Amino acid sequence: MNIHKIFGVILILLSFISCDIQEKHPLLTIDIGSGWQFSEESENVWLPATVPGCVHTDLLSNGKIPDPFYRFNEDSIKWIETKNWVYKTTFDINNEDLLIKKHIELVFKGLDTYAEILLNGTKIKETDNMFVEYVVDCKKYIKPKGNELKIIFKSPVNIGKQKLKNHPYLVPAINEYAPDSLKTSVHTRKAPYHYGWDWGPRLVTSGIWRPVVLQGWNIAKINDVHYILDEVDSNVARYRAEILIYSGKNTKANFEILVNDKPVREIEFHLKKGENEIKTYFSVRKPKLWWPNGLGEQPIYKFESSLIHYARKIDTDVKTMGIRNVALITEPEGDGNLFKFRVNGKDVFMKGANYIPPDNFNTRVSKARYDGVIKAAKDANMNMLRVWGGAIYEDDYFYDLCDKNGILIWQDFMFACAMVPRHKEHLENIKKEVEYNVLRLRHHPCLALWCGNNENMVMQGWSLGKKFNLSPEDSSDMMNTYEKLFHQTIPDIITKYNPTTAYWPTSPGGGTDIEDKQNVRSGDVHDWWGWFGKATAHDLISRRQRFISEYGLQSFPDIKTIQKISLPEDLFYDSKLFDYKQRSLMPWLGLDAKGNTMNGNDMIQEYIKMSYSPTPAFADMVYLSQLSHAYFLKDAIEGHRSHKPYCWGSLYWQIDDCWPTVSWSTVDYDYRWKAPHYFVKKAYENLLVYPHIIHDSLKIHVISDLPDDISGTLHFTLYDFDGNILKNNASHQRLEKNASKTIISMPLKDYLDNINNRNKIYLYTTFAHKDELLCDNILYFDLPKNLQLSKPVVDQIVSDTKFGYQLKIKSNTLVKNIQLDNKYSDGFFDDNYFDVLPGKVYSVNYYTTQKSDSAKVNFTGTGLERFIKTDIKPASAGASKKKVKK
Ligand code: BMA
Repeated sequence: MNIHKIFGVILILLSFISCDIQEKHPLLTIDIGSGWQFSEESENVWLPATVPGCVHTDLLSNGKIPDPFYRFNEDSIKWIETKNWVYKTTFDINNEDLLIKKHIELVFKGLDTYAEILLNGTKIKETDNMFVEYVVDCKKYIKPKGNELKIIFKSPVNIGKQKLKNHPYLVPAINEYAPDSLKTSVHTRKAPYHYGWDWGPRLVTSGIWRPVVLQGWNIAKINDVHYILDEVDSNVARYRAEILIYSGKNTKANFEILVNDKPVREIEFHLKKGENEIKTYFSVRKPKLWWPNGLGEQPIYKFESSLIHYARKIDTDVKTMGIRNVALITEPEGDGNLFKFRVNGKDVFMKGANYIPPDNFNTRVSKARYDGVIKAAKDANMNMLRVWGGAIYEDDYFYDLCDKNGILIWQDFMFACAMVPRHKEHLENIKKEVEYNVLRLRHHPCLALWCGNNENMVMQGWSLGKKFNLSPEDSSDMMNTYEKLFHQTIPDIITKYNPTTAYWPTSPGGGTDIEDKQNVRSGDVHDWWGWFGKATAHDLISRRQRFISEYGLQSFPDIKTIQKISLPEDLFYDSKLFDYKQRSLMPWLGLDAKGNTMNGNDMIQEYIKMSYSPTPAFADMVYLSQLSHAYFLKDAIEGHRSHKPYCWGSLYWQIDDCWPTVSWSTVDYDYRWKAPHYFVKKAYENLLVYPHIIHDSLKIHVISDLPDDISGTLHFTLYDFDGNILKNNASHQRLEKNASKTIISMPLKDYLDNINNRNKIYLYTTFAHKDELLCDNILYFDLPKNLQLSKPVVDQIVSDTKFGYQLKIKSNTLVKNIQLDNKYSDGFFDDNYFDVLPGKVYSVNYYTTQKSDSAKVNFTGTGLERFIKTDIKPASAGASKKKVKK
């Protein structure tokens, strides 16, 4: 008998004894996060690795590859995806309590993707899905000292190629950067966007992307507790708890539930060896309801459930919860079916955006980065983000943040713009992934909707065309696979595990039946008539739609973000670098002047030209690209909101970026707000006054998302650019809660009767309650490029604050879309790109950690008249006074 066998026998004996002695820690876990090294499989050259992490970030931190996002570097590191990578570590178990546990398991919370796991030389598991957790019983291989854990990651691209070869037909996929015959992403359950998307690089990662822990337990463990809200009113919330327990033996046990540390239920029951499902009921008195951002608070409750065995707690499950009901209403109405979310019995207009991971390397997204993107959503008055199906099921921390901040989540399953391979193993793999993620995320109050996929159904239309040239038999096989997965397997899992959350098979979609194709009268739409179809936002809103879950326009990121990835020679819109970073290609538009395929950068110029006079200066072009993006979103959002109660949601594409690039994002990779984010913030305020011109009529709507009726006065005043009042009207109004009201509707020519120069006037509209301004908005009567702007004299007062500076700005004449900046510090303006109306004082906070004398005296601000020098006028009394530099 060798030493290992002797040790094994001792462990077995100890574990028998351990069941009946008092344990200090019934369920023990240790993190296997240190001492990792990695090597390319054939090289055997070991370098330190970070876990969780991925091969790209490990190569980068060891100085083996350049910054993947700098200039053209992405190309030089493509080789990584074709290699196999090995990660290994050794660990001791210094905790005797753990060693004597009856069950010892390694828990891999996320492996990317095809991995062989070896513990002390024995293969204990093979994996093939990035989106699930693997729990591996390892009791018989573990030893007290010197355990070697090795994980071999096979190239996802090479394995994908084998799978592709074994599939009877080409499975259509649009966005992956590879020739159609080599598109392997659909064969691998891994973030599709890692293979390249129309806003992101192709950097196909491998690695241990979520933590690895070793856990030991004896009698039984809680696998999950599902709390289902059966009924709620102001006195009581009644819950059903469905508890999943895995038991190592037949035994008696108790189960206790605490809400905010107060016991609400204790039951006794018999556990059988294996899986157990137990149900019990409890209630929470005087519940405080959880509301989406803008409609109330987000009280978070702690629900704590413990499994008790002979008076000892042997496992505890803690969840943070919010008490709320969310329903998707799709009943027939008018010419189609509604698509509307109802929260706690109230219909809520969804205001938000589509979300993509804020980095191509998921493990690099720190808590601070998650905080940043959710803050940007909350600050912009959003109440919903769509976790889009081409990326990942996000980190628990992300959903916790959305819970705390009232951001509802539309959760896609990870399928986008592609069809699904037919093989049984593949579909079984998906089933496990869906079950795992539904169980993991179902308790979050932020979870509003499960959606089967992004644009797969639209994709089907493409694939039947010439692109993938499938035979009728293969097409129908592909559709059967689709139907089985999205209309049977996934909804069945949701009915079983999360019946209180709605399921929508595909976005865009007309309904829950496969025959319900995208249709503007029912369901959600992706309105890409703008951008890909070159339509303006006014075109978009000329037709009413129920819920617009995607639409958008592109712009360049902030110049400071650009500088980090470029050289001065790259700074023109169709430079080699920007053609490289731009991933939205538009071959159907033909070739540009240089003979290159038209792309998003050309389209940006097209949109600029619609409203502005193009400029050769790069920084000015960036500014104009952001303004055209900003007005596009403003106009679309305002129009969508004015279509309430026909329309109940507007989610633009896309809030963030996964690398520094030119894209549809409103917050760039460095989280600098582009002009559109400021505009979105204002357009999503609960109360919106919306002056606009449609069919030669002047209309003014006031749109309220407020939960109560209010009264107030609509003022609409016509000014010239020097601030002279040409007309002034007011109308007292009572506004119904949660409604859109047309207050003014008149022929434009009647309103502008006697006014000669439509390019020198603006209409300033406000809605006020007594003296309190509740919202305001400005309407122009000509395109920005035609406006007769004049040289402004701008007074600026800068004062110190705890967080940076405060600017007070006043101009004698209109400054159209002032762009505030500070060359001596990096920071954040809480408002920017707004119109400085003559005579009005604007107060803007600037947040910076880089305060200095130079920063304080070097604020600049120019608008569309940026080529005109501003007169410097002596500042008035008060704090330190500066002029806006022109
Ligand atoms: C949508 C998305 C993405 C894409 C975006 C821009 O339809 O679902 O696949 O990146 O459009 O093209």
